[in-house]
Amino acid sequence: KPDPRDRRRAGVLLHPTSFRGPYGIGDFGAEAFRFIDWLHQAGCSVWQKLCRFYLLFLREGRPMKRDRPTRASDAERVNFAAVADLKDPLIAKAAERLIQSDGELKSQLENFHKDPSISSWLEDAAYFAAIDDSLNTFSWYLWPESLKNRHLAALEEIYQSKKDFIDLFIAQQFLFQRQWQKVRNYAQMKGISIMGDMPIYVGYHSADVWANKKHFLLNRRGFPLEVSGVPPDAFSETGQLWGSPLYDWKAMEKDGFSWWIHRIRRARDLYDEFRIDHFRGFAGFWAVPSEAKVAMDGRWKVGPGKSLFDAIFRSVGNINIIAEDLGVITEDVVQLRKSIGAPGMAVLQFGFGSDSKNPHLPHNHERNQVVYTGTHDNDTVKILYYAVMKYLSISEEDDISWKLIQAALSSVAQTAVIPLQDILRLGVSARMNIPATQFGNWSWRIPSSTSFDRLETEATKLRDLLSTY
Ligand code: G4D
Repeated sequence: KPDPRDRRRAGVLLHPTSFRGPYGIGDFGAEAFRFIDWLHQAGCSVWQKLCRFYLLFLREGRPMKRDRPTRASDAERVNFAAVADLKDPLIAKAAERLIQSDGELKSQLENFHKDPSISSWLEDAAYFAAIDDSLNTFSWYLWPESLKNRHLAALEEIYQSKKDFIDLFIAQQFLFQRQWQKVRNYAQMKGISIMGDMPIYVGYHSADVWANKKHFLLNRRGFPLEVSGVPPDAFSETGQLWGSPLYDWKAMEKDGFSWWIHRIRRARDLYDEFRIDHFRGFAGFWAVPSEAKVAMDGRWKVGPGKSLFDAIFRSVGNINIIAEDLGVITEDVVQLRKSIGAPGMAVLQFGFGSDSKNPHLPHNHERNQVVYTGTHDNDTVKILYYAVMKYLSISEEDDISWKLIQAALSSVAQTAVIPLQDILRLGVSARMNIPATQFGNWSWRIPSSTSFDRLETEATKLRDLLSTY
């Protein structure tokens, strides 16, 4: 397959949770398809999404009339707790109906977990969810010894007592996979490449850590002595304390990085290409003592470097990775990225405020790079420049959002990705995430006053700029 990044191209950053639609959150229903049509119309060929899920849409569940939510649930922002209350029971009902049916879909479900690329994670995930559901301790660290350490007899007991739950879990994963596949097929038909987003770390209370303890830096009781984070950088003056467990790279290397190979293979199945968040962590990573209150108290440790990627390429073959290389970037990170030929990122918003050598300014970009006006971790262009515009009384006409979009599209970087927020010229309420903060993030949705069929002007404008550059 030719690398889609070999030609100049552009796309939009938009997480599916931000779509309009009922149930208080965007999903893989009609809006996803409308968005793909819009991208196509605008001459774009990339859709970059982020990495959080709650995306099943409920047509396949055909909720009974009485289950149908009211219009009120089509809230302006996502309220995740309310969405879970509303959707969890409906998704469960849809899965149950599928299990009780006996058609083509049911036999697909039965084959689903036999696929080795699925079974490699599905079983652990299902058991983990079942135990979590019955014990509700918020951390597997507090589970009884036999479940914490996965004794066969204890797992067998869980299977007996939670069989219905496990079946439902698997059916829900199947529905998810099926809906995602439909979106992907449609995108492919329209010439849109889907760019996924993979965080370097996984959370502690997860099937990943519980089922692979020896691959993480944990003590004998399963407790992490050091956790992840980053020192102060452009995103946060005090650094960020992510708190997830760190990898035991030596142990991983010993078994040929099998856990990473599975993970990358799964990502390759889900996406055409994907960004790995915090790529710098593969060169060197920040380790913070788990009792520390601030990220600053950490230290750098050496990562696996190229040997990890050699192992991945050897078993998975050619994959299209984008290296998120923001934050504190040292020479070893640059070398590692170049050695695997992965494009890094340029973010125009970071270009201003220092001198002309700033690598984020267009004249310093590289061809093998992805340029953004901003990412989900930045202000929208409008927030950043509103104050300046006001001060200098620049009118709305010379719109700063589109000036910066134009700068991104004209860059020598082969790929340009623009957050939908900047295309819509939105301001303060449209930011997706503020690094180092925990609350109120990820809830932005496209305003109810906006719909893709009313964004014709924007599509035409993008298409024009794209043909110019
Ligand atoms: C830090 C990290 C980046 C991501 C960024 C935003 O700067 O190093 O990888 O924070 O979360």
